[in-house]
Amino acid sequence: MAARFTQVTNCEFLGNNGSYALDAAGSTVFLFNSVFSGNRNGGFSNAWGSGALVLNCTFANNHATNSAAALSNGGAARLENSVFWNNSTDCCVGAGIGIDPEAAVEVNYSVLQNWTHLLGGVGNVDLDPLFVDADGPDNILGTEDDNLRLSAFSPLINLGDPDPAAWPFLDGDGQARIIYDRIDMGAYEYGIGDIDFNHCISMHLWCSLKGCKTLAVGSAQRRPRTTRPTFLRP
Ligand SMILES: [Ca+2]
Ligand SMILES: [Ca+2]
Ligand SMILES: [Ca+2]
Repeated sequence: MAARFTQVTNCEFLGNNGSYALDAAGSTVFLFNSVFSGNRNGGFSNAWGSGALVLNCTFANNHATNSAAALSNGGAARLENSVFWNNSTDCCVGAGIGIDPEAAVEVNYSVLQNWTHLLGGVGNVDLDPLFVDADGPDNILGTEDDNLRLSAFSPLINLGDPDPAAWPFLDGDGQARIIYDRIDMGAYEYGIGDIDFNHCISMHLWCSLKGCKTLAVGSAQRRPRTTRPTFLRP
């Protein structure tokens, strides 16, 4: 049987109630720049016979009653530059990763809350991501306004793999994936992206950012004409 591959890029899985928001279901999933927030029965299931490559994804504030709240892995998984934070079961809060004894997992340059080093790897940390506003302005987890971008004080800025040569060029916002010379952890890169890759951040790029407001042509207010200062002679 031919192998099945699924690529999931720049997707948000928010507030789902069913059994796992995403299920690899025997296929190989390439999961890039995606967010899992406030799901109530687990985030991503990569069961036996499945494979997963998880790059720059953010799993935060997901819950599961008895199983792994963020990622349940029974297959082969490689996790890079990803964030596993504040995921909970009825008894515990942490990374929320469950690994079957016979499964294979490699994790590097990622945030693993309550990290015990059991998973090995390099560049892994246990640091509060300091998201902008994880539950958003409505203060409800798992809704569209959840903001899991890194704040200016986040320790995850420039903490990803220093050699991410073959990875997506853009982040979860469609901005440049690498800013300030090194990739960040999580779905969104901190900073303003040079999305046309001309090594210049222009006003055009500023105005392409979400929420950027510009005055219509002709409506810009003119500066009041100033009078020249007068200087008193001694
Ligand atoms: Ca919210
Ligand atoms: Ca809030
Ligand atoms: Ca960066």
